[in-house]
Amino acid sequence: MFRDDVREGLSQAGQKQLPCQYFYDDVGTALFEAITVLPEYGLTRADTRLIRRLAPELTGHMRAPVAVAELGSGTGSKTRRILESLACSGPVTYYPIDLSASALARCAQEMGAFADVHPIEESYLNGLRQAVCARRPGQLLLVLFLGSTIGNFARAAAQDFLREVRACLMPGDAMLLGTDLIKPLARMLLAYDDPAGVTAAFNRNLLARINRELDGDFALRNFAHEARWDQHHRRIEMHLRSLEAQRITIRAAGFACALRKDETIWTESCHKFDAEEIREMAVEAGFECRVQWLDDTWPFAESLLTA
Ligand code: AVI
Repeated sequence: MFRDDVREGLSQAGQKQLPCQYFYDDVGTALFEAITVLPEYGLTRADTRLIRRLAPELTGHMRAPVAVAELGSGTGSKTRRILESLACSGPVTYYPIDLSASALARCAQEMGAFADVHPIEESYLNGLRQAVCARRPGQLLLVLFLGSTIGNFARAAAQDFLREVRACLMPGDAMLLGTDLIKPLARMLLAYDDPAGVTAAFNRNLLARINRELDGDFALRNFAHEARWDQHHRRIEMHLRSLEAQRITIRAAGFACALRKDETIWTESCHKFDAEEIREMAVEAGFECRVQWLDDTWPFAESLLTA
């Protein structure tokens, strides 16, 4: 729950943290959409380019009939190509899984022309378990986890997550996994600290959300957005640096905390991978990596993992 997670994250004796899942209220979702079209953030365009390229090939890897379950579907805009292509070989059932009821409603409206859509308003794994129970006998299941969202998990948690997805699947089922790859440092840093300040606004909106929803008193101008590369963990970390010593009160959480000058609140980790590492993680989780599609313009991988 937002209030409890905020209280827990900000009362740490060491590094203060806020979970990145709370970025996505209506304002945060709009700011993220703006990030995806920034020239410095090539990740979403690479994901979309690869999906366009691989969609016609998918039918060669999965025989019909197919059910598609998408983890964190949003409005499903990227998935349209995949559904269209699979629909050429037979009827497709689509289970978009998301916590946003409004995104799911739009998704059902827009994807209804290509598949039989059954929205599931749930967390990733609970939603997947529901889709697994609902699939019809003889239908193969294709799980989509696109956009390198897996990069926002700690590496060990990402490995556990893949194992849990695999445990839900039967032989012949598959997972299409999108992952952002390691690239030159300056390029990665710019993607998370763009000159227009959109990512900074996205990061600070987390504090604004605490003010709005939990009656907090964060002064946003007292925090600087920071993106750093951690070479050991191979991840970009986003932080909010306190520009002065300050005390914050969050009334609805019944909680106050002090921040030292230059102390940071760690808000997100964006892990980067190399293509071989993805194949190894897949094997470790009980999958086989059947094909990998790579983008040359913005190093990114789409991996088809079969159960
Ligand atoms: C959603 N996720 C894959 C994005 C990323 O790149 O890790 C979130 C993001 N954070 C800042 N910019 C984009």
